[in-house]
Amino acid sequence: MDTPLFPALSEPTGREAIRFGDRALTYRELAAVAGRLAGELSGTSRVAVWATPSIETCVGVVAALLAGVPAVPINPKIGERELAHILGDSAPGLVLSAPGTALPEGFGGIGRIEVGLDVPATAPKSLPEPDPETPALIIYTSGTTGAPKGVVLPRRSISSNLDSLATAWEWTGEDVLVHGLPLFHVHGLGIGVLGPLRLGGTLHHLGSFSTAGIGAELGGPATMMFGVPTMYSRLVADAEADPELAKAIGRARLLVSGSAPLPASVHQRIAEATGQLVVERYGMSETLMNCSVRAAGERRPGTVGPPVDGVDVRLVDESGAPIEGEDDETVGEIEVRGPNLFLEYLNRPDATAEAFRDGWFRTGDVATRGKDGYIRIVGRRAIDLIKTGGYKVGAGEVENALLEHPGVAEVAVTGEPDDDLGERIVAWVVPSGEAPSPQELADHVARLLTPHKRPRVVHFLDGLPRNDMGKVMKKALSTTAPGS
Ligand code: MLC
Ligand code: AMP
Repeated sequence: MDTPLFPALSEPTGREAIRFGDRALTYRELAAVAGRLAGELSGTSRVAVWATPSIETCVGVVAALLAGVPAVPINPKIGERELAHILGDSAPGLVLSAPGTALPEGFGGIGRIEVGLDVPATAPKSLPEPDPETPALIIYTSGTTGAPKGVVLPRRSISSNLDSLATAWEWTGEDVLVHGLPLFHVHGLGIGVLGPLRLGGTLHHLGSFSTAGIGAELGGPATMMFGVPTMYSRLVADAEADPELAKAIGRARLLVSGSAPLPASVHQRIAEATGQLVVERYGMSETLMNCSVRAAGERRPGTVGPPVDGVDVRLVDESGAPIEGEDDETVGEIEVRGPNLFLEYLNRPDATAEAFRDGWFRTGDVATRGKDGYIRIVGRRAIDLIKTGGYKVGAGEVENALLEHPGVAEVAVTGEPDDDLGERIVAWVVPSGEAPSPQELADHVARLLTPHKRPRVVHFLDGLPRNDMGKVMKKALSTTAPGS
């Protein structure tokens, strides 16, 4: 028989597994409630999970995994266009949500199960462990153009990657992890929920991120924190003004940052304010975590460390030829191979084929490699991908949404450096007639796609700079804005 994805649920104890505020489940309770729900899901092709930051989302995903039914976590702030795309593409047979949640009309006639937390009197029958290649999660992620693609991650990616991270971070069932990450991406869900559960440890989720919440947890039971760089930069700003918060952060065993580059200045300020050197790791929806600084390794700002165990990382030049040097200077695209990789983009064999070169996954990230194997990410191949607050957003999807607004004749979307978000979304709009207000355009994108894809700044222009082929020259844009 295959080894279980969650050994701690096969022989559950009274140890606390998940806590959201004053609501918590022990392993014994989680095994019972998720096991019962798994029985109801068995035989469903795919199940959508309305992924509010709640204990019900965790139970729903665990139940789907126990049943061997792929879970499609859905951003609860999702707009109507993006929801229609995800439901059309993934065709879930059921949707799971917390009781009493109002779901958008877009779910139409899809059957719904409300996730209950009352513990059944008799233990549910355990289901056989599915094959490691069975799809486990389908995570929607943006590309440069078009609608987001569904990344199909098998159980094997999750188990192998979590085991490698446990080694890298000396992460055990004794750890209590705190975070306030969303539960529809691989950071918050894939490693932030499933990690503690695979190891038999504990997750304390804040519901939503706050520096006070992190401080209370790290000053109390929590030993580790996960966050995106925006969270760390907000945390250090508050810690610099609040010695108690700084002291609480200083007690942590490990602070881990990822999803976007942690600025060296933030790394240094955290060290000065709290004595902590943040461990940076580098991941993707398609690969889970590729590289990480080790708990016992040197924590150099600006580096994501060497590949985690079992993952091969190479750098290639523009022709696709591997770069052999380890001089920390020669820049190449990162390609990845290993058991961590996804199976495919759902319904997109073209995109799946394009993403691979000779069995290596092409990340689109560019980096250098140092003598000790440390990877330093220096940028991205595509100008049309924006990382804002740790969320990946394709310029093309925001442009398409803006073009649907009657006040927009032409538009280009770019990412600009932002002290808080890393990058902020900027829209360059040629209005048709009287210009709509920036707020109206932001609300329009939030309603169609999702709030984090909204433009934070809108510039109005008479025309977009184009080359002889008519293609917008985005690199010229930041200099063409009046007053910018
Ligand atoms: C704002 N809001 C609106 C709105 N404008 N709602 C509707 N219409 C509008 N026009 C709402 C938002 O939904 C939100 O609600 C609140 O107002 C504040 O929004 P915000 O200003 O956009 O949030 P902000 O403070 O900027 O968020 C920062 C953040 C967030 C860091 C908390 O960006 C975040 O959680 N990032 C995590 C991203 C992540 O997990 N990435 C991992 C990808 S996996 P409310 O209710 O929420 O307050 C990956 C691989 C890897 O990258 O390596 O990990
Ligand atoms: P996503 O598609 O949302 O999973 O985002 C994956 C992308 O996030 C990667 O391709 C990188 O560009 C970026 N990323 C993740 N972790 C890091 C990191 N530590 N440093 C720099 N970029 C990162």
